[in-house]
Amino acid sequence: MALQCGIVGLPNVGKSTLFNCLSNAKAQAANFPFCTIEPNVGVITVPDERLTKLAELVNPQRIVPTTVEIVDIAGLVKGASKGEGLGNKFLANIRETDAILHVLRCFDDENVTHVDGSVNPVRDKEIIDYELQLKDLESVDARISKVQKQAQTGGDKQAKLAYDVLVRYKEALEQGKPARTVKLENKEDEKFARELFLLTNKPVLYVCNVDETSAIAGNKYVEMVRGAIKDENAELLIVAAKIESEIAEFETYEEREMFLSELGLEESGVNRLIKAAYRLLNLETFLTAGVQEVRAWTYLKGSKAPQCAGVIHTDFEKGFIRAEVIKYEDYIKYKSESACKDAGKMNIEGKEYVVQDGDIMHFRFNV
Ligand SMILES: Nc1nc2c(ncn2[C@@H]2O[C@H](COP(=O)(O)OP(=O)(O)OP(=O)(O)O)[C@@H](O)[C@H]2O)c(=O)[nH]1
Ligand SMILES: [Mg+2]
Repeated sequence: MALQCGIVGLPNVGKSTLFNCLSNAKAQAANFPFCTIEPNVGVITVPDERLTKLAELVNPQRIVPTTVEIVDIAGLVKGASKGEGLGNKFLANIRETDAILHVLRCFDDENVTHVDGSVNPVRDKEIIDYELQLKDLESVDARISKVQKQAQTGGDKQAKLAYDVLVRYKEALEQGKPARTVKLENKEDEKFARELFLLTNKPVLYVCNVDETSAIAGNKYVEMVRGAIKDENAELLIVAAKIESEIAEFETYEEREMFLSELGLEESGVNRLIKAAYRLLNLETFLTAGVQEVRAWTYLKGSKAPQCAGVIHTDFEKGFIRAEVIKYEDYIKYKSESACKDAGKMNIEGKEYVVQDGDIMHFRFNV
């Protein structure tokens, strides 16, 4: 499962610049509103130094990191749902993403036009939130009109369930609340809700785009945002997107490290963003190490061994017998699978084993 994140924000706040600092795919970023029209999709490989260290010991034919996909779309403006700007149809491009990256302009620059005339990230955030809620309301209303009749007249249980959930979303959205504030009680409702793909039901990561001097400590705009989102279960990330996108252009890792440390940054925006997204989405990584490949896999924190096996292949989950687990630190210490085994550091785990971040897994299964 490649994790997908969609970028939203007003025009000209630095969405495509952020996209460029994250991914190798290049999007056009320029100082005019609505620079982006068609969506840009980029694949970021998740940097994980454990993969490199393991590969040095195993010498595999290939190293396969796990990936995150980023979708950069056009800027939204106030009234987008009524056709202002480029309208809101392009939001369909981020309908099925796992999380939203909400980019907020937190830098002053007279030369970069702000569509609303001044820099105010909290106002901007409210405009975007409102437009996302209206888009969701559109989807909810459309679904309601499909199921209403069946739900109210017949004994159609499924339609009744759908209708009840939809009405709750409608009420919340009409009060200007995001769909994620609706707490559903049972698994069936949750399943139905997931399939609605509501934008305001997705976890959100606020990305404050600052000038390079504020890359570490942030600035007054970042503090405004922090205050405004304190009751939301959201992450906030400070990125100096422009300078980082320039740094990302350098060929070698050493050069990039050098420029980042000059800014006072220990880690690039990509790394920080991925870590924040993983935290937000409750994701962790397990590893597999074989002569063909050393590979990282993303799974939902708290998953048991069979579910993790299923990340590799559904047959692995169905035919799961057991898992042989070596802790990453042990592998590095003893330097091979057989040495770990001899040292008693390979554990045989069954169906109830809860996989831990960094576990090196070997699944046994039959099909
Ligand atoms: N000074 C400064 N300029 C920035 C920063 N980030 C982006 N810019 C500039 O702002 C302008 C707009 O950036 P884009 O990344 O194209 O903005 P966008 O949000 O993708 O805009 P649309 O595609 O039009 O919605 C460009 O000229 C960037 O160079 C920043 O941190 N500081
Ligand atoms: Mg753009």
